[in-house]
Amino acid sequence: MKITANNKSLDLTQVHVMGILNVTPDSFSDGGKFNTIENALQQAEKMIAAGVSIIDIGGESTRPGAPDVSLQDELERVIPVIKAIRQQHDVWISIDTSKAEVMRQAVEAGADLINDVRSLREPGALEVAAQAGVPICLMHMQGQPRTMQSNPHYDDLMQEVSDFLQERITACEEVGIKREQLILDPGFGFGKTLQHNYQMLANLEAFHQFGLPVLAGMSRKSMLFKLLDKTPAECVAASVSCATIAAMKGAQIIRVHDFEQTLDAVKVVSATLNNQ
Ligand code: 7PM
Repeated sequence: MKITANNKSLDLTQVHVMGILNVTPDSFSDGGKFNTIENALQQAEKMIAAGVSIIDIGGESTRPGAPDVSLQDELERVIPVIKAIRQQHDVWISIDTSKAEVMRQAVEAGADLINDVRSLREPGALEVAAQAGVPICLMHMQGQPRTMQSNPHYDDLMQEVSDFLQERITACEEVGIKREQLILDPGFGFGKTLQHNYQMLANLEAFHQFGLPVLAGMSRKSMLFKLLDKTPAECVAASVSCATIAAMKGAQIIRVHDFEQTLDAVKVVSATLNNQ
């Protein structure tokens, strides 16, 4: 199993770490006005040196309750960062966006992967993604970021998440996106209670039913800080535990903040899985 884009290829018979690079103003001490590109490039270089396979660049905060970001703001945040990294490194660059125009300009600027928490349901996104020709991560979300955590409900969680992913795979295939270009993500924390999140983690293997790569993102999320009654930043060990469990259950890509610690854990998992 592998994904390919822009003359590069990622072997998904191995587990890979995707490092989160936020370029939202709240992620910088200066409010995002100055040194944003330089800061982002430095963070990217730390990730590359450590062995991260994919850098996920996001300019829209999908935090529950966060305000919508305008197209212009999102473009101004992410495009210069993509260009700066691409100019100097051949690492996989992922664009975390739901907006078709951001996808289009990001891929033009050198992004290799579209990571969309709304699974190409925004206007024009399916068409732009098909035209771009890069791999796409389809993620399950119940509701919309602003309200999704108010009262998540499922009659059958695993079935409903799987049905949604199947529906989005079909939607992609209908616009000519090749199935082999798709990555699936059950969307931890996106319209899920604590119990829903652990039920998905406990049954993560089920998402291999599609024969497509699985991405898991649990890093510093509420399923950890609510369970432990800690702040997100105090959840590094818990995040690495989730990454370890997901990797043991065959997830091919783990999306994290704490890339150095997660890379160590992933190496331990790989050594274990390679010696059965
Ligand atoms: C605040 C709260 C800011 C939560 C950002 C978040 C995922 C993702 C995000 C995921 C994929 C975070 C989330 N989560 N993309 N983007 N899968 N594919 O914790 O789980 O980073 S945003």
